[in-house]
Amino acid sequence: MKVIKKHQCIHSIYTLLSSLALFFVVNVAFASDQKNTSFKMSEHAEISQNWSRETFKFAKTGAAYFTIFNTHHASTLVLSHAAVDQNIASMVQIHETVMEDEIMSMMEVETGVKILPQQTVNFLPGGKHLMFMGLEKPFTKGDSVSVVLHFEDGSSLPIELPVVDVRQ
Ligand SMILES: [Cu+2]
Repeated sequence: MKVIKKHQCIHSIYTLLSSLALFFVVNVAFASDQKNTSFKMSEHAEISQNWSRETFKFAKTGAAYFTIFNTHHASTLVLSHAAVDQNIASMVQIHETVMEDEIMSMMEVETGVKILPQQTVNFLPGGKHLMFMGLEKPFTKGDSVSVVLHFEDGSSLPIELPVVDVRQ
């Protein structure tokens, strides 16, 4: 009787150890996988009012807007080149709409957008926006566009921009 108990005991320890071993293998694999694809997450930017504009069916460009708040005690700089999945668009940049000789045009904000400590910058129609070029498919209401913003300090921030039909 005692022998059987001992055997059971050893068996359960073995089970425990092997599941622990599996746990570590899975975790190490996950961690190394993360290391390959991950980035330093920005801890100083808060996003709100995030949306993208529904496009017409054959549109090759799209625009998205958001409000960004710098929670930090130092300035931060959002770089113009964000990252977008190639299944969504070939490129995304920060643009600014400008009036020149009564002609409205837009251009890339090549310097990036500086946000002072504890300040908010609004990306709004008629002003700053994220410009998607080379759309693979139109932005459709109900969808959400994923983008990763990059900052000068090397950190990044993934954001979701739900598609809104502004005509409604
Ligand atoms: Cu634009």
